[in-house]
Amino acid sequence: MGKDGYLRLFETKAARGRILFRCYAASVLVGITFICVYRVVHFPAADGQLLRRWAWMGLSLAELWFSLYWFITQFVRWNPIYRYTFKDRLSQKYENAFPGIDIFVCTAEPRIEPPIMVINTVLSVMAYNYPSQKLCIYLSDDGGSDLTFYALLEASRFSKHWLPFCRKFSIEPRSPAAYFSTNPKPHDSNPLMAQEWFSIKKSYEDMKNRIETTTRLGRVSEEIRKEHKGFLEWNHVSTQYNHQSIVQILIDGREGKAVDVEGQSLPTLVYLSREKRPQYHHNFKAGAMNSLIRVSSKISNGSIILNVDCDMYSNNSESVRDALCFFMDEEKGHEIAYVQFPPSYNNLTRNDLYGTCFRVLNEVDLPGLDANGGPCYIGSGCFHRRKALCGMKYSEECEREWKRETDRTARESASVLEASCKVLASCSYEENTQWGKEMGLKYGCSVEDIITGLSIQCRGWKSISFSPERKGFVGVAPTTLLQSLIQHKRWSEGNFQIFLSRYCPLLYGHKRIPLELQFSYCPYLLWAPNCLPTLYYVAVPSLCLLGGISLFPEISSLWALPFAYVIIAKYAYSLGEFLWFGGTIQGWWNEQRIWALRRTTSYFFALLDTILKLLGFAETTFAVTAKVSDEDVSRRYEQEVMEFGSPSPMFTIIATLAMLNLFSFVCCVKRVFVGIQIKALESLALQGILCGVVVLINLPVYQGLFFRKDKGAMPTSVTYKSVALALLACSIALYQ
Ligand SMILES: *C1O[C@H](CO)[C@@H](O)[C@H](O)[C@H]1NC(C)=O
Ligand SMILES: *[C@@H]1O[C@H](CO)[C@@H](O)[C@H](O)[C@H]1NC(C)=O
Repeated sequence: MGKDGYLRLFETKAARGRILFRCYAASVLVGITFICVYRVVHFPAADGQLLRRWAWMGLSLAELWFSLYWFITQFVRWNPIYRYTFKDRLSQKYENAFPGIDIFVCTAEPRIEPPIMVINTVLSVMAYNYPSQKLCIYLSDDGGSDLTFYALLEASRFSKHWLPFCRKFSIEPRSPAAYFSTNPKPHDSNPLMAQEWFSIKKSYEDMKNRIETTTRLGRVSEEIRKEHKGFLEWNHVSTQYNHQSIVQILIDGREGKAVDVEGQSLPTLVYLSREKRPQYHHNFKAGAMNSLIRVSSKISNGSIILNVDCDMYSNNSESVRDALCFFMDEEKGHEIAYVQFPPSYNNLTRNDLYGTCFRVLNEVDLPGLDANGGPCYIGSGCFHRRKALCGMKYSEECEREWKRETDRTARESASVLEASCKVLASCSYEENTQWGKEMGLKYGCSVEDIITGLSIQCRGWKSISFSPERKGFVGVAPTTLLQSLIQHKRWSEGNFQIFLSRYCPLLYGHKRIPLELQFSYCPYLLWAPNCLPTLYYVAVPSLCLLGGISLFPEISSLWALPFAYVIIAKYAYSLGEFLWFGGTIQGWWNEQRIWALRRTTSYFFALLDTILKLLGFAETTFAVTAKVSDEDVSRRYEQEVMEFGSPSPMFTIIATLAMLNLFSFVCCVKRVFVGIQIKALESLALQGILCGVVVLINLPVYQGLFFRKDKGAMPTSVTYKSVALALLACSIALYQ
């Protein structure tokens, strides 16, 4: 209960076990200090150890980086908080005074994002448990494709059956594809449902067939084109990159006149494809979002905006109400700018081979950011307060805004609106305005969402991270290693660019957001530079092992203790945490591997590209995505067999490092058996263990290199290259 006996709409609880965590963190800090002391005290000073001195120096720098990085990570993890909502209180108090909600679904490319997937997302958000007249769904189609428009037209018809069905039987999830795949049979307890279940399933399948046939053909047939005036727009579309703006209101639910088969009102549904001209830069998704913000302000002007990617359907029809519990809370609601739901994935395998689900990041880091002032905005599954997104500064007056906006009704007819909205979505509209700068999403960065969120926070707003038990938004995980690595390259590159730009939280956030929040951003923004120390750590100690150069304390010496402690404590804690949040041991091991692979490839190319861009060689791309998704690939994904397949430079790095460590390790084992003096072995033992762990974690890579015959194995060219490179490096190390 809040002050004055007011019932709060949400509550906040601190994470448990923080004392344990703090003891652990303090002890690791002590361990790290000892390691640093060791590096300084034992610096090889004698002449004739030149090589060792350089290697030592490098290793010290790498460890220094890891220590600092570890240190700033603790800011995020210090004090996570978890939020819980009271939806019953919300509906008691506000059921008839809910604000309008505008939902933006963004799609860009009908070949990569199939229209049937897009409309499943659209249907899932149309079916929110929320007064339909106050819901307005916008699909932004940056592909400007009549195939997508056609699919949306079909969806608008299907929704007249689907929404009543969802309502009547309270089904979840409300994306038809997800529902029918998780519920292959009707619940037999209800005979009435069985009948409707079969008929709705049939009409969904029919619609799916029609859409997929049209998509496969690549064009909309003449008969279909006659069904809706909207298709006439495509007479003027020359290409995807050169066309006028298209605004079509497919369902006009503003006055409750559009109804479903049971006579209940339907939400408004709008198709938007903003103008594209070759001479104008379109600013990717940020540009699309800003057009959506303007167009929606004309049509429905909901005070809350939800933004989802087209591959991320709603898995929980209560999410809108959950979000409103934060925004409408009388005590704290007025300071909240956005509520971010963590993403989930529906096709993860048991042990999550590619570490997609970010278990700990979602369960500890986002709540940790929340405690420090608010999570970052991560681009999808986020409810925004329209005013905050549009650039308004936080002030106390925001408190009572809901009442005024709720009874806004539109008076213009749909066709008049469509015409006037076209201007808002035109290329030239933003010229000489603050759009992309102080208004809407920011331009000029590949992870525009993060800086947009940061600048909202810098304007004085708070944000909330909310992770309901039944996940709010569910997307599709990458199913190959390369897709996953490339995704991370894009993220880490964008994040690092933010760090180097004027939006670096330490500068931009100075005196505007709390210091701990500034630091909390840093671990993510500094993903990319991690590559250098990691590459050093997995290559140099192993090469030195070959050359008999010792870089770690003897295993019997007391100095070995801090090394052992830090490593064991860190990994034991991380394993414990992973299992606590429902992971498996194998899953944890996979995650360690994927972080190693990301750090040595994705982050490396991200760093390289960032530097090249800084030097003025713009638009360099090293890795090209191969969008493969055939049966074989899916099968291997389901069996958790790592997918290599294409000759990417990323794989060459991975394979070379794996081979290099294998050679060193084999040499090392041989020496143990041949029996060089015990003293020498002792001083190389820790290096040997490090090398052995690298070999162990790379087992799937060796399999891909030598033991697999399927199409997902490592391409032979990569095998040759990596063996040659590793041999070269090893012989240099041996005979230096
Ligand atoms: C994951 O989703 C993709 C695309 O929907 C699908 O092709 C694949 O079979 C799914 N895999 C699993 C394991 O569900
Ligand atoms: C989606 O919601 C269902 C319940 O409707 C739940 O069983 C499932 O785990 C959720 N999916 C994900 C990926 O969280």
